[in-house]
Formats: sequence, structure tokens, C-alpha cells
Amino acid sequence: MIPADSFLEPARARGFDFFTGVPCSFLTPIINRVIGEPGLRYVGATSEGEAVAIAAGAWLAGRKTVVMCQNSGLGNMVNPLTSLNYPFRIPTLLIVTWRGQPGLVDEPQHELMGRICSDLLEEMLIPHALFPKSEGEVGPALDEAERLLAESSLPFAFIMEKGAVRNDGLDQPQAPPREAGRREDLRRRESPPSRAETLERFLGIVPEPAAVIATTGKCGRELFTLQDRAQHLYQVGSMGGASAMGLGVALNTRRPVVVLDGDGAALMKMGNMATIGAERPANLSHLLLDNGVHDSTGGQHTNAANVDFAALALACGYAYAGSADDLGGFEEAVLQALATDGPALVHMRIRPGSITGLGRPTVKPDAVARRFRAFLQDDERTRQAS
Ligand SMILES: Cc1ncc(C[n+]2csc(CCOP(=O)(O)OP(=O)(O)O)c2C)c(N)n1
Repeated sequence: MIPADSFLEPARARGFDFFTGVPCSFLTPIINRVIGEPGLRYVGATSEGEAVAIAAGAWLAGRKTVVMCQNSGLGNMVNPLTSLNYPFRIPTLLIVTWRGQPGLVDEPQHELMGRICSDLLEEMLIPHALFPKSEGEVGPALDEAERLLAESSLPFAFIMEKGAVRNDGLDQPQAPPREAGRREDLRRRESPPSRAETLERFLGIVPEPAAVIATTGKCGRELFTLQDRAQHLYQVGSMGGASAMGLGVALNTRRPVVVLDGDGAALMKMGNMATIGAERPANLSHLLLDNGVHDSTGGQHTNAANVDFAALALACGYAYAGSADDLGGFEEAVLQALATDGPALVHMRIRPGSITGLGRPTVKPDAVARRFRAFLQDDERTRQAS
């Protein structure tokens, strides 16, 4: 058993200072220490998959990241680990607890995952090792993890056994109460435009320095078809992860960050909105293009028809929520969102359907990620020079 600092200090010395995840009792000492340490950043996520996407965003903005979770949460991570980190070649250090470790008396819900978690990591091509048990093991274990992270540009996992780290208590201030955000209804209740028309209008008004993350499916494909720029990240896969990635980016850049989301994707990871509302990045604009259907997979209804996304955003702590259903209202709401200290949501009704003969991004995901990262770091260089 080691004190949390015996791991965290050497980790910080190697640049790991952005942490996110969902708690597990085995992790309590580390998470509580990270929360209480001013030099480290912890974002509490609503699900482990969300944490993976937040960390991916933070990595794109130049941070070295750690995602902490219970092995039951590994199930929630499989999608982003396989369809975000893998194709985009985004590394992160995972600390996964080993509930249900064979031989350990534990709850029945952990038994199967306890048996398979190492194999599951193996299947996902994630190299892993036991979390270091003594202070002397920490440095070499981190060096080896760093070597593998750099070599593969993919995640590496430490599996943490029960009692690996000593508990030191928690010092977490309560978040202060906030004023309610501002709601603006710009709907004209006319027949809504298509996604392509909306994206075209968006491209006409989005400021050059803004980073843009598009959700999976036809949204990213249309954006790419209309215009391909280094400041675009087209999420293929990791459905629902665009807003979490946007949060991870926004917390680590001064640039405006815009997420282009779908209603199906937003509903799939609705917890993301609560985390965005809790973290309150002022530079994040979340544009939700709501056609009421899973357009990319054939137009099946989502469950969005009765969801008031603007109310939801405000209830989660967003500072602004505008609703629109025509291009004029959309432009007005987006400009408001960009001008407001966010986070801001624009709920834009669009009609189903997309450009005929729609292509797919021809730039490979890992190349998209690297040019996007370089674009974000340009801002960092400008900031350091000034
Ligand atoms: C986890 C996961 N489930 C299902 C899919 C298949 N899929 C890709 S895009 C999509 C629809 C997304 O719907 P929405 O966010 O409303 O966007 P739209 O297609 O309408 O633009 C689905 C279901 C996926 N990529 N990932």
C-alpha cells in the first residue's frame, strides 16, 4: 500500500495533470487527493465513456491525461476506446480498479467483469500492468507506461487491486450556487432548413479561430463535404461523445470551441450536458441540430420529439440556450452563443435528409486529430509568446 502522493507526484513530474473519471471505492484515495490538489485538474464525469471523450479532448488541447474508473465502467468505455482512441490514435493513461478479482470476496455484480477485465483490455489492444504496490515500483511503472503511450499513441492501463493506495480523506469545496441562464426563443415555426443549409450558414459566420467538433454520421460528413479545415474534427464513431470531447478541449484552450451535435447523439450521452453545466467552460458553444431522427442510419425516430433541449441545458447549468428553426434565427442564436460567456446551447430544428451523393472524410482520423491538435496548440504558442 502506498500513499496517493507517491503515485501522483511522479505522475505529475511526467506531465500527467488532467484527470477525469467516475469513482470507485478502491480509487477513493487517488481521486480525493487529485480533487484536493490545486496543481491537478479533475473533471468528474457522469459515465466512464464520457470521461474517455473528455480526456481525448484534453489531449487534443495538449494535456497528458489520466482516466480513472471501476472495472464495471470498462463496459461503458468500450465504445469510445474502440471507436475514438483507436482510430484517432489518442493516448490516455487508464487506472481501472479490479473489483471481483479472482480470490477476492466481492459483490456478485463484479464477479464476471473481475474475471474478464484483463482479457477485455487485451482484446481492445490496450497494454496493461498491475498498479504499482510499492513506492520503488512507481517510477519504473510510469516510465514503462509512458514509453508504451508514446510508442503506440493508444491507451495504457494500470489495474488497481484492492487496498493499493492509502486513504487520506477528501477536501472538496461545494460549488457555489449560480444564476439561472438566459433563454431565447427565436423560433418562427416555419418549415425548417436542411442540415447542409444550416452548416453552410454556420460556416459563413463561425470565427476563423474557433475549433469545431462534429458528431458522428452525416453531420461530420456534410461538414467535410462543404469545407475541410484543420480546425474541424469529424467524430467517426463514439456516438454521443462530441460534446464531452468539446468540453475536454474547451477546458484547455482559450479558443472558442463549437460542438455540432445531433439529437440522437445528445440523447445517447445526456449526462454530458450535466458535466458541461457543472464545469461551465465559457468558450463552449453546443449547437444541437435536431431533425428528430437518426438520419444517418435511415431516419428512425429518436426520442427527441418531447425533449425541450433548451430547458434541459439551462437546468444543467448552461448560461445561454437559444431555440431556432430557420436560418435567420439560427444565425442570431449562434452569434449570441459565441458572444456569451457560456456554456451556450443552440437548439436548432432542421429537417431530415442530407446532400445526395454524400462523401466521407478522405483525411484519416489520426491525421484529422493531429492537424486539429496542431491548430489548438498554435493558440497555446500565441498565448505563451504574448
Ligand atoms: C454507439 C453507437 N450506436 C449506434 C451507432 C450508429 N449510428 C451512427 S450515426 C447514428 C444516428 C445519429 O443520430 P443523430 O445524432 O440524431 O444524428 P443524425 O444522423 O440525425 O444527423 C447512429 C445510430 C454508432 N455509431 N454508435
